[in-house]
Amino acid sequence: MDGLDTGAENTWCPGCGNFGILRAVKKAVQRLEETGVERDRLVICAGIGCHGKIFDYLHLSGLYSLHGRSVAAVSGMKMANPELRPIAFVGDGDAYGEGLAHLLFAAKRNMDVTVLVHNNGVYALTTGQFTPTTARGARTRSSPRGNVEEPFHPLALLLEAGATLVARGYPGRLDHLAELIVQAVQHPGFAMVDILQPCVTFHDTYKEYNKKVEVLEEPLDYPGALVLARERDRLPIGIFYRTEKPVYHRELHGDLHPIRDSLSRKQRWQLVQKLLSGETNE
Ligand SMILES: Cc1ncc(C[n+]2csc(CCOP(=O)(O)OP(=O)(O)O)c2C)c(N)n1
Ligand code: SF4
Ligand SMILES: [Mg+2]
Repeated sequence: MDGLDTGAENTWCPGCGNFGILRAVKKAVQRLEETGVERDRLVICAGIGCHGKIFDYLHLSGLYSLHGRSVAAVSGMKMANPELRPIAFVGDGDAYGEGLAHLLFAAKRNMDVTVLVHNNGVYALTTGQFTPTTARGARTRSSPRGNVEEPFHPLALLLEAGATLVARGYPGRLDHLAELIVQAVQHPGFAMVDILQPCVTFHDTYKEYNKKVEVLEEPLDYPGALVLARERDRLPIGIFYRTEKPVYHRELHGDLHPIRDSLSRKQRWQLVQKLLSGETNE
């Protein structure tokens, strides 16, 4: 017993790739604790979808967000309490569709949060419509004659937006995925792991991924990472690119800790009265 179970009934389909992601997250939390990260510093947030149910299965503090809004929510958590290490669990439809602007701007700002994308190439909870990562030509519930759109290259998109850690993982390589999650949470800045998540009901990719997935030993330089991120025929997993840049909350607020340093209602009212009276500190 790792203390992370909630006892909630699990309603994922048997064999769903989300089970592997859940196991990898639990391993990662334990490894993070061994390196001195206190469990109550880890806060989670999830979007709406099959992926979002992970929120119910993890005994960690957090917020169950709206579809597409969990990156905005974890950004707020970090701004309010810089001591927290927020993790957002998002779906491909959730993050690369409905919530794309939040994702790109969090990466652009180098918001110090971790985003784990359960990328199954479908809107699974709503029974298998095509998403921004569905392959061209794929027949889905909303593209019965084949998807006519080109899919995004999510890693390339995030590299271009300014993410400072960009990685891809696969629950079929559980330990590898757990280690990626550890690295992402420890990274000072915006870290995103796109997780190849087979959906056995609407998009079963186990065979393809088991054949194609290869481990990338070392992160690449920026141009090399962009080229690899655009590959369709190879499926490397690992950290594509990692760099360090100033993080958003420090750039904006320095050492301010809005929760610890917050003023009481009375103090705020006194400040307002002082401002209205024209009184200054000079
Ligand atoms: C604002 C809003 N838009 C649409 C929906 C309907 N909706 C709920 S789950 C879902 C699909 C989620 O797909 P994805 O993010 O890929 O997650 P998955 O189910 O595949 O894990 C949609 C479209 C919603 N709940 N809220
Ligand atoms: S529909 Fe797909 S993603 Fe959802 S629980 Fe079932 S296998 Fe998993
Ligand atoms: Mg999905």
